[in-house]
Amino acid sequence: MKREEMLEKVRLAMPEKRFIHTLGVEKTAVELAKRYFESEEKASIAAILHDYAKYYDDELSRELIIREKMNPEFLDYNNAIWHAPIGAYLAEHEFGITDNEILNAIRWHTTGTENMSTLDKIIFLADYTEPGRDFPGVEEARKITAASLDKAMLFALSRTIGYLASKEQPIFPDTFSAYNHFAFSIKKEMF
Ligand code: DGI
Ligand code: FE
Ligand code: FE
Repeated sequence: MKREEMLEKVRLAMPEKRFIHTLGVEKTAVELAKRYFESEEKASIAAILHDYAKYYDDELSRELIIREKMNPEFLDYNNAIWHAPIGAYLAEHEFGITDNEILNAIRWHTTGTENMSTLDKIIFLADYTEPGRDFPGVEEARKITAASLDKAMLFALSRTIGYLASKEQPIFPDTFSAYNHFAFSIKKEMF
């Protein structure tokens, strides 16, 4: 499928605001791919599709997670995280994407996971820092992202965990695994 065709299908699946966010993520992801020597084409495709499943029906999502033998733990946590694994599934089955690097970047864009590739980090951080994002700390997040993907992952994950914990929300285990991975790797750099 060509980029334009993909964008049109994505646009029809979401409100305009979310589509504008998607374009922002694509722009940022392609810039980061250039900066960190990753495939710009893969970054573009993963970004365009990353939130495709954001408005997918909860019941259908639940059924797909079970039927397609995705990690059933997703079901125990906030439905806000389901669109990531469902998005990876739909990218494959509705858009014909077979590249596992692209599918994984979509799958882990919300929670993060233990062993993230450069493309995974790029999509996660493009989602966090795209030009439409406006939260306290986003400017700092952008600066750190331009300097080090790993440091930016640690920054973003620690804030997300802090935010969820402040609301006493459950936190998906992979978010902690990712956090620990970057916390350890950055500590090792310091000592
Ligand atoms: O889809 P977006 O709004 O662009 O961004 P996202 O996919 O990162 O956001 C999904 C929301 O999920 C985000 O506001 C935080 C929330 N969330 C709920 N439970 C968890 C979680 N995020 C993480 N990382 N881990 C969780 O367990
Ligand atoms: Fe998302
Ligand atoms: Fe997003």
